[in-house]
Amino acid sequence: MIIDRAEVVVTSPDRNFVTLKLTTDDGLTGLGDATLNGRELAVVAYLKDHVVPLLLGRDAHRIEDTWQFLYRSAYWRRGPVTMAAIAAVDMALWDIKGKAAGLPVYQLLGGASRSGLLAYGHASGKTTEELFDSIRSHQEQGYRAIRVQTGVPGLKSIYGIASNATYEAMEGVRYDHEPAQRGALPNEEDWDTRSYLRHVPTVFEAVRNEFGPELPLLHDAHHRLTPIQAAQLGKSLEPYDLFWLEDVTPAENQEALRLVRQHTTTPLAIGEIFNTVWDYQQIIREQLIDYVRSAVTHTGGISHLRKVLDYAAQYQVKSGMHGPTDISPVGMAAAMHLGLSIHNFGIQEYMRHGAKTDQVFQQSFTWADGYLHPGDRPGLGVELDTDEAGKYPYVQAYLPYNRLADGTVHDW
Ligand code: CS2
Ligand code: MG
Repeated sequence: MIIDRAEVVVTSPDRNFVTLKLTTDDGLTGLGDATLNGRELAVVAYLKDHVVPLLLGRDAHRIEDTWQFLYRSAYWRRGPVTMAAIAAVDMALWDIKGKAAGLPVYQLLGGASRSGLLAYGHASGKTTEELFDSIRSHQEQGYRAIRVQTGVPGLKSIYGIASNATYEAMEGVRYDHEPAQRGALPNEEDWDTRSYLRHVPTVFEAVRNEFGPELPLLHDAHHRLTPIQAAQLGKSLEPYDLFWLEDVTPAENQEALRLVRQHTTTPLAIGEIFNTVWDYQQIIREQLIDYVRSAVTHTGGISHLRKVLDYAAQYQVKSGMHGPTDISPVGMAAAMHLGLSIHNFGIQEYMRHGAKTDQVFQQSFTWADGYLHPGDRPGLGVELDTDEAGKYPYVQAYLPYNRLADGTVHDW
């Protein structure tokens, strides 16, 4: 079964997506997500100009060999662009193998280890009232676990708050926070750590008082705190029993988490911007995190993320796969198949895509009573309507960035 066609499809229904579509000589097709938010076209070029010529004529069944070939023959390894490109090829080959076998991919990965995948949704509000409404609306949508993001008095805009702009753009449909804003340049946002550290514990106190002790609550600090500030936040949130505190400090320097661990027992989740197992080696080996946040799309595909999670399992570290709207329906499907098969599954992030996106990508996953399931169609269970995709050409969009009051650039 030879790969005899490879297309890189770029579409922008509700936001930009990059999809690799492989076709074999006997007509089987496979899809892979290669969407890298705000840098989409870099992966398109990597795929079109460098990877596609290497795929044509290859045996589509040899997934691991193809992975190793693309990783080692490139000489230049790791990094978000390379690993998103390799991820797309890997997902597409697993999709093809599932179709060739007549089985959903999770069956090829060892079968189901659970009946469904607990998922969390994004509740947010500039005010506590708005936040309470958002939490209730997510509970009505069936979510059993909720990520809480809040506005901070004195800050104009902050990560994770569904803004009015998004609201208008979505023609009045309440829509989760879409971080990448269409436009020729990125938006500058303001940040102040001390106001944030003062405010967030008061919000979790209010949420617990309103919604009780059981509801699993998550929060994303989005890489903005120094290690000691992260320790402070983790400690101040302990009374509110968080499911996890995410990206509490930038983790390029993995040992930074030692100081956080030293001061708080709040569970820590990290890794959505990591790309390989090597980014996790120390923080998993030293038990400095509790959840691996990587997405299949950004970590070399199903083949490589499974290795990361197998390594994590030895340290009782669980999965918490990244699942915002910039992970396409193909990337989400791959995450669900992997998540259903591994033993050390923790939770799956699930932001709903927009209506146009659901037209472009026909999906077979189910969402019931707070649990996702990838479905039992052969392969990954997603088909791409290229005509529909063709209606929405790429639109330049950037993630915002932060500046402090004194003008210093800060992590967004
Ligand atoms: C976030 C993302 O969902 C999350 O946990 O960190 O929304 C992130 O900001 C985007 O994926 C960036 O593209
Ligand atoms: Mg995050």
